[in-house]
Amino acid sequence: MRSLPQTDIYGITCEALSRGRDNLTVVRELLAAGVKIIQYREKAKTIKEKYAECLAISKMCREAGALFVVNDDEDLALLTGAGAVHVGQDDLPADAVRKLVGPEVIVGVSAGSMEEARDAVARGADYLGVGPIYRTATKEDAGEAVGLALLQTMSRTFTLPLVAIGGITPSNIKEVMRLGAACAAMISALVGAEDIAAAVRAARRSLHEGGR
Ligand code: 3NM
Repeated sequence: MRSLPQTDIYGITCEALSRGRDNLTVVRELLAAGVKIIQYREKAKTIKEKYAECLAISKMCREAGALFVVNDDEDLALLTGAGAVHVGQDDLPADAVRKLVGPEVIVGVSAGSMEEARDAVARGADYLGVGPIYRTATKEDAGEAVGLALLQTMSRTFTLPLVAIGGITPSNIKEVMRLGAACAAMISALVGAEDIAAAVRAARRSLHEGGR
């Protein structure tokens, strides 16, 4: 079945923000902490390096029962046995990606407006990445925060899963999930944490505590 695992946290790599740890070390810690979706997102490496890392991370995810997602690159996703590929607005549209990856691989698309979301849904996206929810310094061209209102509107309009992204931390994750996200994607709050397992625990603690 081509569907996202039912889970709360969607972890994304970024070696530059990982406090000197390499991507494999960070992914190992995320998986050990029980994160069930890992996206490989790495802008500053050669394709050869990315291929080697994705092969290793794909294996680690398979062993941990986690979904492995490759950002931007269908070839890399197919070559490394990823379960999903995630594309942005400047990448190939979801219907073209589907032709390349076949019927089994999950296709996720970033959408920062209702128009982009409708287009991605019409082209057969399996889930939408919605953001940036809050201001973020992690992605230079992420644009202004679209806020929680868009997430809420999308969750009332579409039935497919919404992955919220952009500026999400253990302090605001509960609000994001309450407004309709299927799960919350985080980069800096996880890979940039001194103690990655503690950051995952903190996010889960805030999701499960009462109030708000
Ligand atoms: N995509 P952090 S925001 C990769 O809005 C990415 O589509 C975004 O990083 C979008 O969790 C973003 O550190 C960066 O804010 C998210």
